[in-house]
Amino acid sequence: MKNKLFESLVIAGVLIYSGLSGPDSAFGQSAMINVSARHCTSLDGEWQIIIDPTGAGDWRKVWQERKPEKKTDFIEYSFEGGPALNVPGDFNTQLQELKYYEGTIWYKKTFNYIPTGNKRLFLHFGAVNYMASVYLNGNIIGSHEGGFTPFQFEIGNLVKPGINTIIVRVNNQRLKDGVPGLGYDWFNYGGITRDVNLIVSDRLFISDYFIQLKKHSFNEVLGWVRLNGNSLSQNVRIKIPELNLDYKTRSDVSGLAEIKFSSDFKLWTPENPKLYKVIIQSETDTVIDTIGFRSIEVKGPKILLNGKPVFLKGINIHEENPLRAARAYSESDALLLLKWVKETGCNMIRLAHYPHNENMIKSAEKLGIMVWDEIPVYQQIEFSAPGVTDKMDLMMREMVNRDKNRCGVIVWSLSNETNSSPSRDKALINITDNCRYLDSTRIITSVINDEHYSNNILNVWDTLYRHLDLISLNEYLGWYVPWQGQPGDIKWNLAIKDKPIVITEFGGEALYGNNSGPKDEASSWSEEYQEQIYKDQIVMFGTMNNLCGVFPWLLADYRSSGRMHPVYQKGWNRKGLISEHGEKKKAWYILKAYYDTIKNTY
Ligand code: GCB
Repeated sequence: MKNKLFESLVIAGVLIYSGLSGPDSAFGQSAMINVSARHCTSLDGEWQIIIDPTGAGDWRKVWQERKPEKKTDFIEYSFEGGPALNVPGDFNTQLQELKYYEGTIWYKKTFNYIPTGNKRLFLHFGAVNYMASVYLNGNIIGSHEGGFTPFQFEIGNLVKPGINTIIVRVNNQRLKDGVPGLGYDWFNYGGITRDVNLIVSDRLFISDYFIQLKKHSFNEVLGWVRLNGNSLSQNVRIKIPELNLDYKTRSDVSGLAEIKFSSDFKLWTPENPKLYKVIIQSETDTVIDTIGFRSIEVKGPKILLNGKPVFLKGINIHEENPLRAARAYSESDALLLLKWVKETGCNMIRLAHYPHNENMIKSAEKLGIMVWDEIPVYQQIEFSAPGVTDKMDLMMREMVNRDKNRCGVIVWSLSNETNSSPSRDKALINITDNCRYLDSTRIITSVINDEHYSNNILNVWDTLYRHLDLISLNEYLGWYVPWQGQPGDIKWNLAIKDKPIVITEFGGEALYGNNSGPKDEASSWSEEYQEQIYKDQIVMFGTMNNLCGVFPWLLADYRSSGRMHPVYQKGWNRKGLISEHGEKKKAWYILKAYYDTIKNTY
């Protein structure tokens, strides 16, 4: 978020937490959570657009929507008569001319506002990739940077009775100082990619809450509820009808109510993903959520779920519906991917490499799939460029804020494949500490791929490891890195020996249906070559100490413009176990059989 947003939030009167000590003050000016449980009016649907490849809309001030006044006037832009796009949705796949577009699109939507008395009004965006500047009735109300997290503006004092106009300048250009930076191996879908809502609340409302089990406990909830408005001291209740629980407390003058209660919870597990209806009440507001309770921790070299060792049968996914070859945004998109995840025998997904739509996380949780949530601090990000560490930090806060009540989320991942340097180490150690301060109940990690062979020994060391709960390694043995010796003879030499390890990526490319060519050559792009990688990897996994989970790269083929082989790739990364048409490759069956042999006993 830029300073502009900060200023606009102050103008618009959104609560700015004022250095309060307390668990939530560090979340900053965050968007409302659990939006679907609020009084929403959806602004989804068709938005009119102007495509602006040269940036002319900025100096022409498109947001003013000027109209000719005199006979001699003309205006060289107009939303009327132009194309429209669906929101939510990426713009690249909705108009042929936008297929590879990286630039500005102006979006416009009108809504009829009927004053509702003494209420507050918020304009909430689920996500816009990558930069959004938002105008209401011709005036800027703020901007947001970052393509995968929600943001909002309070607009009650800015709307007028009758028709109001929202214009959003959306720009998905890659930035050297962006997060992610210039290069990344996924498709840069731009647009208003998630839901837009108007949310009405009472003057004083429940803006936020954290309701999860206390670290190391199976029955004690330790959290807080945050109220927003005036006269903040109110009675606050948490009710869980199924458990006959009715906990009463009171918020302090700052609006913060600490909560602490115990109950005999049926704990959430992948096999029994029990969720409870939880009613959060103040004197003036009620929010209903569906929350599960489970304990997750690292003990020595093990990951414990509800106190028992768990093996993470993981898989990576991108936020893309391969069948539509477009950014996934709907619940049915999420369910398509999750159905494949379940069929594969997985109990966990790694949401690569950025926070996915909330509906993905909620659906996974319901289905008993644990979730790895990650921010897009990726490979070549410029840690030393001005502003980058602040952006990372804010994205981490926005992710944690949105997903902190989802028991399915067990890992906060703060980066993927960055190389050690003084600026990188400082930035990642910092963000790790900040994340732990916000939420110490989950496992915090960063994904590393800096392994060095010496004969058949893989040496692994990174300054970061001491700061992480979990050692997360990407390795492409058999693909980018040839095996040296037999897979069963590889020795992993980790400088840190008492922490759990997960392999967060491995795999190789194959075109579904390509069963020709020499089976021992990577450049055959054959299913058999990919299948052999999986067989070899599984042999190696069997020899690794402290291995607590594996995440193949990845569930389904996905679009990535840098994958340019004209026969086998055609703009698709082919490391999927499932093709873009939903067909299972040979390696899928190998993974499935492997996962079927691993039994968790909690
Ligand atoms: C990686 C990255 C992932 C890539 C993958 C690949 O190491 O973490 O984002 O897409 O390799 O396919 O090369």
